[in-house]
Amino acid sequence: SKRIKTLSVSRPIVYGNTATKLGDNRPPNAPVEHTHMWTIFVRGPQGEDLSYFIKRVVFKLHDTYPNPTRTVEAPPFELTETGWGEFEINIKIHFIDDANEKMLNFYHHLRLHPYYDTNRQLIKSETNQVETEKAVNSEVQSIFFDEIVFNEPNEQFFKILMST
Ligand code: SLL
Repeated sequence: SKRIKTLSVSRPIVYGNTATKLGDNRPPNAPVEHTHMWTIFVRGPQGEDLSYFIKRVVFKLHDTYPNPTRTVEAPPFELTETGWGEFEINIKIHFIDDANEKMLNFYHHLRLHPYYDTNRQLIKSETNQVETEKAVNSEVQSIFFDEIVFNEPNEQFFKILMST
């Protein structure tokens, strides 16, 4: 019987956010109630430029932001903002026209606060104030390693995917 050959090509991606507390280094236009600066991004695992197959990335922020739909048309596919709260960011990855692929649509929970162990933090604050301070002031990261799987890509897109 005839075997159906299926081909799929996967490409690793990394997405997520970093965040730091705003100290005295506030951006001049940051509203007073904003406590953090954060960056949301989509990139390759080694910071590779993925624009050979990604056309644009749309980040939909919480409605408390002005113009909450932020479109990034060129690499790096990232967005830096200030704010006060955590929320779900909707990420839409649009692929190049040659791909003829549906966009990828998913959510990332913007993380501003470290989820450290409460007990450990208590012990630390009793014994080592400096270390606690350092942990609290350090950059928070919420980063996911994943892969995009293209099932039966068309010939042209297959060539493009294989070229890099
Ligand atoms: C919360 N459910 O209550 C969440 C909403 C909204 C965050 C967080 C600033 C927007 C702006 C901002 O950080 N919004 O004023 O530019 O925690």
